[in-house]
Amino acid sequence: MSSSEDIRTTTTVDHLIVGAGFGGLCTAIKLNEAGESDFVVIEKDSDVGGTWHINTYPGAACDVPSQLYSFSFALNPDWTSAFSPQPEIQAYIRRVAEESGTLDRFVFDTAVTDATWDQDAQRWLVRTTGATYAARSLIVGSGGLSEPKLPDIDGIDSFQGEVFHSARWNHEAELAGKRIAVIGTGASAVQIVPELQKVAARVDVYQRTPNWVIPRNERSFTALEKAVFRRLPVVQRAARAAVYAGLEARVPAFTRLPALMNVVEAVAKRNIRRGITDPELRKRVTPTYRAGCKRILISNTWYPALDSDNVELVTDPIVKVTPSGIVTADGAEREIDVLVVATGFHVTDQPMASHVTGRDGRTLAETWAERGMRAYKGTTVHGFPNYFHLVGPNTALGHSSMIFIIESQVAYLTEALRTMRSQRLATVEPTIEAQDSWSDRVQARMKPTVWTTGGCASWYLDEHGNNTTLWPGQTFTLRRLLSRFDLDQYDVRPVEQREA
Ligand code: N01
Repeated sequence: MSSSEDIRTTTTVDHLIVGAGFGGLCTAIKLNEAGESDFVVIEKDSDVGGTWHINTYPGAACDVPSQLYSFSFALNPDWTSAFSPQPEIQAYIRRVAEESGTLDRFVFDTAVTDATWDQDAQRWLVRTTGATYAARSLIVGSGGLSEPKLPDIDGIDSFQGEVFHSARWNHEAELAGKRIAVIGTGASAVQIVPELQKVAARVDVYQRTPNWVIPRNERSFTALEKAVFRRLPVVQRAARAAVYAGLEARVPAFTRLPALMNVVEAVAKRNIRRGITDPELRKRVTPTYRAGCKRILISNTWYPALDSDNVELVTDPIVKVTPSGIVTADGAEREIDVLVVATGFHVTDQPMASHVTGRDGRTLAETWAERGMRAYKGTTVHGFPNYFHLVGPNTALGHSSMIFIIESQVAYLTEALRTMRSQRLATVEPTIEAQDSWSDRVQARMKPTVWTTGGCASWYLDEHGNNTTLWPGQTFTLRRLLSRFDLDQYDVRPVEQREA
C-alpha cells in the first residue's frame, strides 16, 4: 500500500496513535486539550492500560513508588500503599480514560499490521486488523516492554504441561499443589515466585544470573493521609516532589560514580542475610557485577521464598525441556506440571519496528540495523516524517517513573503538531545531523555509566553492546530538552508545496 489512490478507501484522521497504555492515553488527552481532536487510538487489546492491562500475574505490582505513578494532571489520592498492585493501577488508568472524554476515539481489539509513509499524499497509511487509516501524523506508544521474549530452549515445544510467559498469564492453569518451574529471576519473577510458593507443591527457580534485590519499603496509606491528599492536592504534590527528589539523587551513582553503588550492594547483602539462612544459597544469589548494571529489584519476599522448603534454586544451566520436565547440565531432570517463562521482552529488537516504513521505503528496523536505535531526543526519527515514538531510544529509566518521561514527550509532540498547524507545515522530520549529534552525545555519556562499566549483560544493551534504551542523566534534564519544539533542527515542507 503506497499510493495516494488508497486514501480514497481509507478513513482519514489527523493523528493515529498506536497503543492505549499510559503513552497513548496521555497523547489522546493532551491532543484533545490542544484542539487536535481528530485522532484515533488503535489498541490490540480489549481495554486501556497497556502493560498494566496485560500483566496480570500473581503478585504483579509496581516497583516505582505510587506517588510518582500517576499523571501529573490526574493525581490519585486513593492509592492504598507505597507501591501499587496491578489492579489498582489498571483501575486508575481506566478512570482517567473515562473522565478524559476521549474514549470515543479508542478502537479496541484491533492491531496495527503496518504503517507506511506515502510521500505523495504526505500521510501515514496505516493498516490494522480492522479499518485502514490515512493520518497526517503517527504516534507510536506501543511500549518497550510489550512483546514477550520466549527462551530458545531445546524441546520447549514438546512440554506436555501448561507453559506460558509471565506477561501472558494463564489464569485457567491450576497451580495449587502443582510442581512449577519458573525460568528467569528478573523483576517479574521476583514478584511471581513468592506468590507461587504459597500454593504450589514445589517451585523450581531457574536462575541464569542473580540480581541485586533491596528491601521494599512497603506501607499502607492511612485513611487520614488519603483524606488529606483528596482535600489538599498540594500536600500530595509535595509528597510526590519529595519522592521524586529522593530518586533523582541516586542518578549520579548510575551515570558518573558507579562506585557509590557499593552502598546499594551492602543493603542488598543485608537483605540476603535476613531472608536466607543457608550460607551456600546466600552465595548463589549474590551477584558478581555492580549493582545498577541490571535493574535493581525491590522485594521483601523474594529471598524468604527462595529459602522455603518447597522452593529450589537451580543454577545449573538448562540443557533441554522434555515432555515432563527440565534437564540441566548436571544431568538432573526435574519433573513439573507447569512451566512459567519469566524471560523478559524484545526491547532493542521490537517487532513493531519491522512494520513501520519511512520515506525511503526502509523500515525502522532496517534503518536501525546498522547502528542501533536512534531518534532525535528519543522521539522523532530521520526518514520518518511526522512520526513520534513514545518511550523511544534512550528515554527509558531504571530509577524512576516512566510517566514523567511520557508526559515530557507528549508535551514535545503536541507542541510540534501545534507548530505545524500554525506555520502551515505539511511535514516535519529531524535532520540527520540533529539526530546523529543527539545520539552520539547520548552514547558518549553512556561510557562511564554503570550500565557500560558494571560488568553484566542486560536487556538495556543492543547487539552492538550499546545502551540504546536508557536515558543517561537526570529526568528533569530530558524534560527541559523536550520542553520546546525546536523547529530549527527539522527539515520541513510547507502545505503549499504539497498543493502546488
Ligand atoms: O524480564 P527480564 P522481566 N534461559 O528481562 C532470564 C519491567 N518490569 O519480565 O539475567 C534461562 O528482566 C534472564 O536471565 P539473564 C522492568 O523494567 C517492571 O523480569 O539474562 N534464563 C532474566 O533472569 C523489568 O526490568 C515491573 O541471565 C533466561 C529473566 O529471564 C522489565 O520489565 C515488574 C533465558 C528475564 O528478566 C523486564 O522484567 C516487572 C534463558 N533462555 C517487570 N532467557 C514493575 O514493577 C532469559 N532468561 C514496574
